[in-house]
Amino acid sequence: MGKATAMARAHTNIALVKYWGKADTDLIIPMNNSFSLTLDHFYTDTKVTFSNDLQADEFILNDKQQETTKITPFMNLVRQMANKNCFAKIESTNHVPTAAGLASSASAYAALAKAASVAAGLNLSDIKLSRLARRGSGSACRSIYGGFVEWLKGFDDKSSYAVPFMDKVDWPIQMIAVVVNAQEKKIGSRAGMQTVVETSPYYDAWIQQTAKDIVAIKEALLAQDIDKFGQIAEENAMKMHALNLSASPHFSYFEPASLEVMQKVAELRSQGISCYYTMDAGPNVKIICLKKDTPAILAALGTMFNKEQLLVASPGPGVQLLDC
Ligand code: 2P0
Repeated sequence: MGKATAMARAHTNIALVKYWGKADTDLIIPMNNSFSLTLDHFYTDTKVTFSNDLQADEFILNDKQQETTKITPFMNLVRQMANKNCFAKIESTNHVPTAAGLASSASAYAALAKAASVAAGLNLSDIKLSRLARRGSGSACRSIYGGFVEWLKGFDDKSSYAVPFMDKVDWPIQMIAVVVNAQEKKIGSRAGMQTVVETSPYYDAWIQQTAKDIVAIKEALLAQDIDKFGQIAEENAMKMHALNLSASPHFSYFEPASLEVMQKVAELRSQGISCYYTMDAGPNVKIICLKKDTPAILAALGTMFNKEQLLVASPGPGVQLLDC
């Protein structure tokens, strides 16, 4: 048996055209394609060591022992693929500022897919790795790649995976994450998105709209048109949140401070600064802008938030193996 240990780093990603709803909740097959940007500053490092001495999987996150109820079914997939029957120790460190409250399941499962598959002796293609990461958390399939990425929804396990759209980003785009609240979200994305699929009368319209948004945002990206790009991303996010308001029972991730940031962004825009917002399954707001405008935006937000609440990120790389 070769070296049964491997370590990988994966960066988180933010969707500009969102994934919101599953066609298959077990296999995590989405209802629509999504389009994201992988970020440089927020990432997870994960080391996996298979050992015959273990009686069960062990999971340590940021030096604290965790439950394995979610990770063991994922590791079972890896064991099945590699025809392996021993347990593993999984040691993970989240390099997302502690107060960030940003989603980490994307970087977590992308790093785990890479580290676990290599430690198990598998040499998966990017597509197979993306499919495996998807089984842990949908958005994780996009974190296999750097830069701009599209998750092709497909229709079954084999056909649902992400592909790179623009790996090396030669455009000074940035994202400012405004951490308005670092606490755990009240409605998890998994439950929230399925409530929407099952009850929103607008869900069909969302499916049609996202298909158009993906085509349009790619055009805006290739033209390096920040205003068109930002407008599509912002409106797509608001449509996703409108679905939540139209569900039964209805719910919302907006907090008063989220709305204040959105208003501030609109105000800056009216002053001629090209900035746009997006929001995911939580109250934090991410501002899309060009690097040259970041200082002015930070200065405007600096009167509302402290420095630790304003995190600036640029395009980041795909998953990579680390020495261990
Ligand atoms: C996205 N989000 O496209 C969307 C937009 C949040 C809002 O993917 O159930 O953790 O594990 O597949 O990927 C967050 O949900 O959900 C998410 P599961 P995931 O980024």
